[in-house]
Amino acid sequence: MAMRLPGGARFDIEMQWGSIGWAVPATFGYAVGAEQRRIIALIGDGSFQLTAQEVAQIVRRRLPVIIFLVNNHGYTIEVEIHDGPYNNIKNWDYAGLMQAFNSEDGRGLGLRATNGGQLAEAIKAALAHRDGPTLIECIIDRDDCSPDLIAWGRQVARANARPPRPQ
Ligand SMILES: Cc1ncc(C[n+]2csc(CCOP(=O)(O)OP(=O)(O)O)c2C)c(N)n1
Ligand SMILES: [Mg+2]
Repeated sequence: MAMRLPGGARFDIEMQWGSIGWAVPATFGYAVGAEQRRIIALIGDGSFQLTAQEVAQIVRRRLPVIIFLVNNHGYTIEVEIHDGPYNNIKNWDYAGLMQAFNSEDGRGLGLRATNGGQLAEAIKAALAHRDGPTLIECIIDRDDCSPDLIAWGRQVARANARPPRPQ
């Protein structure tokens, strides 16, 4: 949320209903609808697992989208509200998934970054890759999140714990 964007950049987020799984198909739609724009998506691993198959459509249409897949091994936003084993998910080889979507004719590129240097290299490669999407799997710690998220999680937990209003 604190990211500074260049002038003229547009930003969209699905906070109205908060339904995870929105970002991959939305990215596909934006990329089809605005071919002259560079479409960049930031997607959590948990959200990605709901609609991951739509990346295949982005490969099929050879759209030069860049997806930053934040792999923190689970539902970290939920961890900050109320933790439990249900916040852990099965890890996937997200970067490797691109090869499966490519099959024999796709041009998708899957990369993995575990530190800033690797991320910088991956971004360079993604910018040079124009005939298909690039998915950059960014590995971070399960508890690596902003102070804002921690404060927000505590407040939501408090609100969730209120007794029901008498009818
Ligand atoms: C359709 C739907 N199912 C479940 C939820 C509850 N929910 C909100 S956030 C979230 C986890 C998101 O995980 P991830 O995308 O990995 O984000 P991060 O780990 O960065 O918080 C879940 C399950 C929801 N908002 N929408
Ligand atoms: Mg996650």
